[in-house]
Amino acid sequence: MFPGLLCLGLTLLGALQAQAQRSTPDLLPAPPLLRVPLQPDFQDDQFQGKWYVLGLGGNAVKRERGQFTMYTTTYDLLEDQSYNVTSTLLRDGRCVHWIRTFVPSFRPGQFNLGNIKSYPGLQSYAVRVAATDYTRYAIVFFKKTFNNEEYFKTTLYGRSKELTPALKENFVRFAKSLGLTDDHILFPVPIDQCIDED
Ligand code: DBS
Repeated sequence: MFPGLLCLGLTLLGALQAQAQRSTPDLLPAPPLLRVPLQPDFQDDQFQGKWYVLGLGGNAVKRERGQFTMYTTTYDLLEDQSYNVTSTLLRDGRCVHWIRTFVPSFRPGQFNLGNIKSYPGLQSYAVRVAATDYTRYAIVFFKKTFNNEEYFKTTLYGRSKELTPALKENFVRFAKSLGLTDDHILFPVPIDQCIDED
């Protein structure tokens, strides 16, 4: 009778089913990198050193009942202006370090992950320092393509384990400007293990 309509119906049904079967949930779309602010006149030497991760927001980040503990990320400039980047976190009662390289990209304050071929499934990884005063806080934006899915996150860094409410509110405003909602934003709980080293 209406073969066209039937065909359309079956197609839509098929699409819905495919959607339900996908292994990854729907993600909020990632903003284009060019739409994300960039710290003017970025000073790579001043950005070096240890940062505490005081806030975390992202399209795969979920605020959960279990508490998310604070970790640190340390930036060390190499001869070629790349950063050696080391994150230190407490996991299962031990300190875990994970190291990668951020290679300068088009503009100062923007980077790509070095040696991307060594990360299975990772197709792109970009970093942009959105804002920093170098001595107290920084807001950094990360975007990656992993198994054809686009993930993004933003971190609030502090030079100490605490920041003023105003700086935290500013971070929440920034995260929301990227399309994130409160359930995609968390504030890691300060700890003393691992992250006080060096
Ligand atoms: O390093 C990242 C850049 C990153 O971990 C994510 C996004 C951009 C991210 O979404 N991560 C989540 C999923 O892998 C996570 O749960 O950590």
